[in-house]
Amino acid sequence: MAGKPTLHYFNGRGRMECIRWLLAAAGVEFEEKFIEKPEDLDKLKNDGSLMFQQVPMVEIDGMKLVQTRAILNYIATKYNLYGKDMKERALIDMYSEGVEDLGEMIMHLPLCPPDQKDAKIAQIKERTTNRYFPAFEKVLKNHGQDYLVGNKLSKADIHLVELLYYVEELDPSLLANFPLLKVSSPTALGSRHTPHLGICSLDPGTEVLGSALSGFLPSAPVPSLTCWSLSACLSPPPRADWS
Ligand SMILES: N[C@@H](CCC(=O)N[C@@H](CS)C(=O)NCC(=O)O)C(=O)O
Repeated sequence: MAGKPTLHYFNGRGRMECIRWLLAAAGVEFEEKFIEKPEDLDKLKNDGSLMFQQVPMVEIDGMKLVQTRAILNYIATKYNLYGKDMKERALIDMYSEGVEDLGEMIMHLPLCPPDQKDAKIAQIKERTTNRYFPAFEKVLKNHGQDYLVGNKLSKADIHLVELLYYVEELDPSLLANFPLLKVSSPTALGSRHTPHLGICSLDPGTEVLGSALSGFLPSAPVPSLTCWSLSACLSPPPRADWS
């Protein structure tokens, strides 16, 4: 049997977090090798592990994959989280890109100059409530199913649930008018949950995104899956040229 995938990234959420979520949702255990100092990144660059001298990089099935979307698509295909045909896949891509657009805005928030931060937060809230959440709520409402595409869990659902947690961290009231995107309150999640923890802190069976999505949560925390606080993950990168 092939070994566990190894994830190379900083000890923070950043661009790797969606990959961690997807693997966790697929029930795949993985190892992490954190880049803790500039020399760690230089080493990966110099030994030819990084095609574009950038991370995330995931070692999986004998490959060293870079580019976040390529990695996600490979994992989603491998674990049957990418729809049954071209049309479903197009929808999954479309929804995933929408999630990514809002997620990027949130991810870059800590890098925002202090004098622009309030305006950025206001823009994120406006886009959340007027553009992105209504769109996803409408999809679920229109087809009346628990998953976004094909009445089956896909990577789009997993990316969306991850996003819901970030939005909830920013301002829980933003979820109020979107009953189908409901995330259980931190209290309802039980003692293992703290507001800044990610997927492995959720109790199996937690009600997220309708009800059926609860099934995708790992039945036990993935041992090597680490969670980070929003502030720690999104703190400015350790070197000025890291974006
Ligand atoms: N399009 C790439 C962007 C990757 C990227 O910007 N990675 C940053 C860290 S989040 C990086 O490695 N920066 C170092 C560099 O560019 O030298 C992806 O989605 O994976």
